[in-house]
Amino acid sequence: MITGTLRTSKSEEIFAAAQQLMPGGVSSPVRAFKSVGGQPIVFDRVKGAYAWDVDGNQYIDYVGTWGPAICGHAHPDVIRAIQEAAEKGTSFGAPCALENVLAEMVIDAVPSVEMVRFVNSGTEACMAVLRLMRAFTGREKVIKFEGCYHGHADMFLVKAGSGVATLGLPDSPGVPKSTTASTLTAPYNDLDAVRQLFEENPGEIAGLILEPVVGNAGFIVPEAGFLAGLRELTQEHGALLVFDEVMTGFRISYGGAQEKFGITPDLTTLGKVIGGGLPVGAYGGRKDIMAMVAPAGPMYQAGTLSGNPLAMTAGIKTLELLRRPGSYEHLDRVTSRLIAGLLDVAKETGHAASGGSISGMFGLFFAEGPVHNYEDAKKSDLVKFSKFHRGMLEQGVYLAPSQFEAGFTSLAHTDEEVDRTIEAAKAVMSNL
Ligand code: KE4
Repeated sequence: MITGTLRTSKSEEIFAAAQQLMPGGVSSPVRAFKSVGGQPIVFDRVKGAYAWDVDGNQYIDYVGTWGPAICGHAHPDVIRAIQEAAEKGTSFGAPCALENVLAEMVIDAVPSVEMVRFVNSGTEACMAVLRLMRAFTGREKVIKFEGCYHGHADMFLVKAGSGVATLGLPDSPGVPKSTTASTLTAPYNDLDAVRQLFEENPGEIAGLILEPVVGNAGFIVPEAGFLAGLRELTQEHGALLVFDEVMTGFRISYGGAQEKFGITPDLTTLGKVIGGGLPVGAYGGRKDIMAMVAPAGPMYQAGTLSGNPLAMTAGIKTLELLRRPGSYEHLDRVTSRLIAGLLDVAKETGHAASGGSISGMFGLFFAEGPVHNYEDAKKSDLVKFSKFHRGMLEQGVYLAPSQFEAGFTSLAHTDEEVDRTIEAAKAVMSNL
């Protein structure tokens, strides 16, 4: 592995200035490379499967702006559609037919969604869905799972994943104890722990929210029977089951994890892909529950830019590209080849590693055995991951800058990128 050859002087200059202007020099913590160390890379432009930094270095990008770039960055059809839509104005603050179009596409695709509300981020979608769970059931307590991340709203910052896990923030300061007192947590893949919470809080639990495939503690899949068990437990106790598909929605299949695993929740949150790279989130589900949302019902939630024509257009075009025959077969093929190659290289070079992929989402841990939950993930070799991340960067491969994130491929990733990535991993892991 060639170390230190990456010219990053412009990144260093811009990031140094950024740190005087914005906390940590970033608009979102995980971008600061805190958990992997070293100089964060300042991007200049992205296209397809690639990113270029301000020093002119090229990278194969496996972050894809954390999921939205599933058709490849700056897809010409998406860019052209945004340009045309922008000519008619970027936001109306009034009903727009494009909201109907994207709403119909989401309702047609996602089994649980009979009615949908657009917002501007996954965080907003999860905040709103939590309020809706409580409004519909009249109950206050909610179960979440250790390592799952549902955005940065106060009530979710309890043993959360993603940037919270990365920065080791047990419970962020500024979050009132009273707010998180109603948030109960259980280990992922542990049905008995959930059963016990229901038994200890009879008639008090509004529902349960989870990532049906975890991407924010690293990549962790539900064990057989786990999702079905949660569906049964929530029905048994009159509680709602909510799938946070902000990351998995339209990524692990066109109908998300609920289609992939055949388990239909009561409510679903979405984001990322449905905005095609512009700010869009959404929550939706059973009509009888969504009927509570203002102005149809009493549960208040609002947003200046919600459903704006520009973001709707980017989402519509992205889903149109995704629903073309062969999209998910492509994502399955290239991503499973990638993770198989990385695991083979780890084995050949004597590093214990586990990992997997589902369609365009994958993850790798430097761990002896499979990772079933957040505790397992935290026991993986984080130092080795950091060295691997830096080495891959030197080789022109941009992986998520934290072990507690998932990786993403796109329709623009081909065998060429996968082969080059496996070659790079061989060079790096041989010197770890
Ligand atoms: P946003 O508010 O970042 O749009 O969505 C929050 C969210 C909710 N639910 C899930 C399952 C999510 O993965 C996310 C956001 N994901 C992170 C990546 N792990 C966003 C990246 C970041 O925070 O910068």
